[in-house]
Amino acid sequence: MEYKNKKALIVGLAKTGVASARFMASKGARVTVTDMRSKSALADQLAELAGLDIVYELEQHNETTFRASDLIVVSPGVPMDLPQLVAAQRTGAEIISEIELAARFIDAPLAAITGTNGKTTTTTILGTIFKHNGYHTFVGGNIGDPLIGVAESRQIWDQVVAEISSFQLEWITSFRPTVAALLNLSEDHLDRYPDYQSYIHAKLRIFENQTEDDFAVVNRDDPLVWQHAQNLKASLFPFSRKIELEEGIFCTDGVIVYRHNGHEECFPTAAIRLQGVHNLENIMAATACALLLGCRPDETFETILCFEALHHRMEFVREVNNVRYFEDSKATNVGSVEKALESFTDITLIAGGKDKGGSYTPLAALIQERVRHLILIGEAAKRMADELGSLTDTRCAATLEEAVELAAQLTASGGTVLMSPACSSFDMFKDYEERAQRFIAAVKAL
Ligand code: UMA
Ligand code: ADP
Repeated sequence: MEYKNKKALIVGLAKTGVASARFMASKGARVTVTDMRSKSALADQLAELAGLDIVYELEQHNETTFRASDLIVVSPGVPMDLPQLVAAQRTGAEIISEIELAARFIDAPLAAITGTNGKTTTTTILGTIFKHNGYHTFVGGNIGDPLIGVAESRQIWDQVVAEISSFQLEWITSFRPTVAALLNLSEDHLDRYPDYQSYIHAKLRIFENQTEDDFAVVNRDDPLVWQHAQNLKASLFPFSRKIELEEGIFCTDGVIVYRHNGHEECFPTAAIRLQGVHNLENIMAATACALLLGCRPDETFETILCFEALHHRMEFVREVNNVRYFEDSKATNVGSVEKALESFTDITLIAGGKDKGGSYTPLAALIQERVRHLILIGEAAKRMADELGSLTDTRCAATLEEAVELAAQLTASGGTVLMSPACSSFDMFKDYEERAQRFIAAVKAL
């Protein structure tokens, strides 16, 4: 790809924008960066790019600049329907996402993981398996380190593992993973998409440029995933907790069975540390990707046995007065909360936060069956109370700390207090990590 002297516009100056601007400058492009935030708000990002020949257009998105650009690299947080992008598209500017830019410079096999839930866990398991197999492995994407880091590093990578969000897939043209995994689909990000179908469509684009030489690792047990998998060009490699498969990976009687081209590998699950049925799905998806990309079965299974839960995903915090406290701050949609509720009984659930526009009613049956007390916080509290409040004892709290104190008063001995919000955190906290730390501190203060 030749970008020398091309007019490149980077839209959004957070992690993705900084990495993309630096990369395009290194390629000799004439780089402009635009962001709606102010110079002072962007001080850290500007410092990272100090000394580079970059033009800044801050606190504005100037349509003329968009229209005059040869290439526009859009950050995931910027919506597709931004009027300036729509205008530039009409004038024929090339608009791409940062993962598209990165993919153009990736020579190594690329494993890309998407799905509504489990992306970070599966991506991390797969990266760890590759490393344990001795591969020099880049792990990045939505997980936190922009994928363009592969090209920026100027290293030769054996394997690249990318966590991919729907936002990142919006502006791809040639992004083609050797193995792409779709873990599950449930409602999410409806504050960004006009409807659920648009969100699903964005997710499915991970398979768009694959051919029959590539693999699509898909959840056989998720009806929506399986339905959409039927039209893919890639070779299907399903995973299932419920069905025995001739080709694919499945779990039966405490054994994970991998079957590919008539060859079989078996791994017992009893000693696996990672708990929860959802994690069994993540493990099977990661194992399938690893073995399809040449990992050795023994090293793969060794990695899986040792793998521990990631922080803020159904993590045990403390036991007080025979009540166990779990923190699941990363559960930002109903799909992830369902899995958390399936894991416990006699639950006091602390939920709520910034509403993403989806329905909370998929939680109704589990709430009725397992949740003794529901304590709601944040902007979504009213809507959640309207949809779920009649199903169990429901109260609202003004702060997370108040919610924890209330939970401690209400929960009977033997019960579980679970913070699994079903919402993002941005109404009350900087991010889900801050929400987690505040919950942990409040529980420790009891
Ligand atoms: N901005 C504008 N105009 C707009 C909208 C935003 O200028 O119309 C600017 C903002 O002022 C800000 C920048 O764009 O300065 C924000 O960019 P960004 O949100 O894309 O932030 P990054 O730090 O680049 O993070 C992105 C991903 N963020 C999102 O998808 C919202 C990160 O995923 C990802 O780790 C990172 O790229 C590296 O690849 C985070 C995320 O929340 C973890 N992802 C969602 C999720 O997991 O649910 C999809
Ligand atoms: P993502 O990166 O897709 O947000 P994470 O691995 O960070 O996924 O997990 C986010 C939340 O989803 C956590 O609450 C976790 O317990 C839950 N979770 C993890 N894997 C799955 C899965 N396969 N299905 C449903 N929920 C899951």
